[in-house]
Amino acid sequence: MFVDRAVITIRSGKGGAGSVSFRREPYVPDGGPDGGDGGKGGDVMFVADDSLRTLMDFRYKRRYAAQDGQDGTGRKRFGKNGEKLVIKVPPGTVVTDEASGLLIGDLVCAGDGVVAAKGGKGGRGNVNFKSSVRRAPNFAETGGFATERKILLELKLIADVGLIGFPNVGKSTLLSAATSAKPKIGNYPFTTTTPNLGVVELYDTSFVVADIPGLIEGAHTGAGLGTEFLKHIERTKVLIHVVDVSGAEGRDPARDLRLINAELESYTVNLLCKSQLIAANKIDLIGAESAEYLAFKRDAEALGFAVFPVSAVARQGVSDLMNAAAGALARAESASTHPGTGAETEADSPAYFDVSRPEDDPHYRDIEISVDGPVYVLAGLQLLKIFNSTNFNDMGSVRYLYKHIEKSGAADRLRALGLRDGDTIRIRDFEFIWYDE
Ligand SMILES: Nc1nc2c(ncn2[C@@H]2O[C@H](COP(=O)(O)OP(=O)(O)OP(=O)(O)O)[C@@H](O)[C@H]2O)c(=O)[nH]1
Ligand SMILES: [Mg+2]
Repeated sequence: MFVDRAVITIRSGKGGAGSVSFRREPYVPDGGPDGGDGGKGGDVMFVADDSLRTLMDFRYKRRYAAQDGQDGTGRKRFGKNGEKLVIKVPPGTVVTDEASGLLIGDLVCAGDGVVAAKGGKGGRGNVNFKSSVRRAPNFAETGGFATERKILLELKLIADVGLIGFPNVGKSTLLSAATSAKPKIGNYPFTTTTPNLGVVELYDTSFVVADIPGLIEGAHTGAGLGTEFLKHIERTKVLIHVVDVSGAEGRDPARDLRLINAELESYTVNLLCKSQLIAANKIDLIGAESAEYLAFKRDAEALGFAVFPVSAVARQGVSDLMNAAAGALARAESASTHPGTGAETEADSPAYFDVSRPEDDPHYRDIEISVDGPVYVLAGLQLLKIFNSTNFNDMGSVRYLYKHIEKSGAADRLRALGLRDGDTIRIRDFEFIWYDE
């Protein structure tokens, strides 16, 4: 099966906590604070890597976590930063935030990378909270939050090589012989109703092949499965035109070749300009020395095509054909100079998902106030972090929290709402008493 879509969960590392510690030295009665800072949590990032072709790996492993930062320790020792996690994906992978559907990054070329979850900041140790009035701060900051989010990975596969031909000539059989794809195969026309993709792996290269529903006369006007699928092959660089040389179905392969090419020409000239190889399939039924095959070969070569005798069912001649396709692809790629028009990128520049940390939020410092009966309720990201770091058994620590509420202007807003000494304040589920300093 060809996987081109996966949903995984990623989690960045949380920041390490700052340390509460005091110097202990012989003959120094009251050593000052020496708690070091916590380390930063690791980021999670995606990087496009040429060694990958599919999203197969993500079917088996669905959770990815970067390392947490280590806590700070005494003697001003910093906690180690958490290691960042680099997740390799194939080039062409689109990384999206699953919940919002917003794009995080479009990793087109090998080496392209994007951070999808930032690690939390390290908390500051108590050594940072020493001041002239607070000689022995008995509190430190907790580490910044870890971020967990679901990520949708999508591999926008553009086939390099397209398999075309009349129904029932063996296109899907050829795809299954050349790749690990398992398309439906049947001895009746229009077995394939939607395109199948597979990856051909050769010694030193690989490429994507698309098998499309059979074409018939009048396809360009909507006959058969119509023009819908011709669009698919429009983006390929090389076509492999599969014909049934056995004539088993009463078909004349040389006539088929001309008919299909006439269809392609009616659809758009662009298709006919592609490099085209002929797979003379079902050769097992007549043999490569047979007069029928040799006549067909002469005919096709006269039209300028290279012909490869193949038995998709017996897997004969398939690797020669695929090597030739790889060569044609390499030539097509070196010849193509598609600088792009520039307009297309400007036209619909997508909305991007913001992967910043809570700390980077423009409203990080805001404090929201509401009143619940006699209780004043406070909420806010920075406030919550300071609140989490507060040691309510330590007056210095509590005072630090009060000061923050005071300095942020929230205290004045509370007083305007009627807050007085001794009233109750709630942050999250925790209530405490307000004392005017
Ligand atoms: N003898 C022989 N039979 C083949 C060969 N390749 C395919 N077939 C048979 O031809 C029939 C059609 O094969 P498919 O691969 O489904 O053909 P298709 O071109 O994908 O057909 P549609 O999807 O209907 O357009 C099946 O019965 C295959 O087993 C071959 O090399 N030799
Ligand atoms: Mg088919």
